[in-house]
Amino acid sequence: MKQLAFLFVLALLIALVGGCTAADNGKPITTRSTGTTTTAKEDNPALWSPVYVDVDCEVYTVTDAAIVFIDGKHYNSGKTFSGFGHHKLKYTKYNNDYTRDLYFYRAGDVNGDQLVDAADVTALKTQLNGTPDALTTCAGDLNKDGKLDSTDLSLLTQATSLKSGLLLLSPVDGVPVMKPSAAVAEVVKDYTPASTTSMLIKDGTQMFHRAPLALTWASGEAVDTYTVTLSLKEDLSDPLVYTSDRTGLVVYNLIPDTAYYWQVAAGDVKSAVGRFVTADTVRTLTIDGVDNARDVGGYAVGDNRIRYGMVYRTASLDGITAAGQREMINVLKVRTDLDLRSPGEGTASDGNGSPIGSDVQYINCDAPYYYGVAHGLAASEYMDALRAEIRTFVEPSNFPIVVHCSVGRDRTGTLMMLILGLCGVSETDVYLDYELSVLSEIGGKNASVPSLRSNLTRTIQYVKEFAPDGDFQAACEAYLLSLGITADEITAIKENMIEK
Ligand SMILES: [Ca+2]
Ligand SMILES: [Ca+2]
Repeated sequence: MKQLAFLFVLALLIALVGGCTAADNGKPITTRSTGTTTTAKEDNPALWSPVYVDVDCEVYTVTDAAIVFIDGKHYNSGKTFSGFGHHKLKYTKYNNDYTRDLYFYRAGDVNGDQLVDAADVTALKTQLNGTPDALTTCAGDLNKDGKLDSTDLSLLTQATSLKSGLLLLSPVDGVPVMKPSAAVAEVVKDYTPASTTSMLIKDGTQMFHRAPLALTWASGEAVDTYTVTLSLKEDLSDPLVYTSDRTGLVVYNLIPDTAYYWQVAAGDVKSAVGRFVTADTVRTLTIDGVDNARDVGGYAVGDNRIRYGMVYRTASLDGITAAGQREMINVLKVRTDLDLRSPGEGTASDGNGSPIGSDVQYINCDAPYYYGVAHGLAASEYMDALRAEIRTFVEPSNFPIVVHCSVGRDRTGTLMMLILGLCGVSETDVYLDYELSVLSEIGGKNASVPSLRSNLTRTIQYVKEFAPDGDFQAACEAYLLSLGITADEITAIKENMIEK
């Protein structure tokens, strides 16, 4: 509750501050002023690295709350941060003390006076001739390509002399954005079912989330609301649409290894159409108030793959915030909430439907998990529930589906093993998809990777007994047929899940 109350106060403060206009003489890249204390989200995926916070993208002015957001979690720093520049954040988590360097900056504000104007062009020229300091390195990198060079100087010159219209600044095309966390990338690379270890269970969400993407632009004049259109097509059809009251926007959860096109509009004024590409690797998801969230899309099925944007697996949705609901509905387009918990467990079957919202279909199945446990696949009293779970994937209008239990690891993992196995995902990738849970905060808590893995191994061995001479996919199919799932239903599930 404490956190909710804080978020409410924060939201109120953001609302109060949102209408402010920077009283500066220079050409503003932002239309907002900032106060003395800053709340921020990290935009750097590396563990324990400095946190660079572009205030135009992700910082909110608050009064005396010395709390910093990093990857969606807030930490009480025990001190306040005054103004822009370099600060030290100290905080405690899991009984460990951490210190991180925080740089609060505004893109383009190279000299740190909170204005973006011709003085910054001069300052950047000077810094480029020497060894730029850390603040300049982040504030001056206008196209956010990780390099500070003459391209940034040219963009800053254009931005500060812009008389009208909209100029896209970042991201730059050709440099993959929204990189996976270092830990996820390490696990996915050359994964074998013995490669993750308990050493990876250290700090939950820091290890799980993909870097958010900061879209930035400059405006010839201050505008109340910008509309940002994001599409997989160059003609911007079928877009995701966001609004922003500043000249920056942070987006999450885009599809990996994919080209996107984007445009900013202010009334009738439109920018050029920009293009960028996202980095590869598993689509872990950032949904405020929901842990262990990821898309099961992308796994290879022969020459094809599992479709992105069809099935998301998560931990409990009970703590979802309004921002998380918006992400689920507007970006992930969720239509069905498949809750695998027992009635009465959290909000399961409490009569209020899905925590995502009343437009989302809610299905609750008291699900089995693993083989060889009391609540397992051999327990006949859970087979009605298992059939209902599986049949949720038959009807195309149910998709996209979010599947979850409490942690999103065991009951969800058992169901995903069967669905992905049925679709022809390799046994190795099924293990990978399962083990990624231990990199999330909730899924890694009190987890022993070897014992979890042995649970899955025993369950896969049990399923394989249904087609002893066949492969894993044939075994999943035979097992589901033995449950009473029909051949037509199995075909429908595959058609829904596999991209052709
Ligand atoms: Ca400045
Ligand atoms: Ca740059």
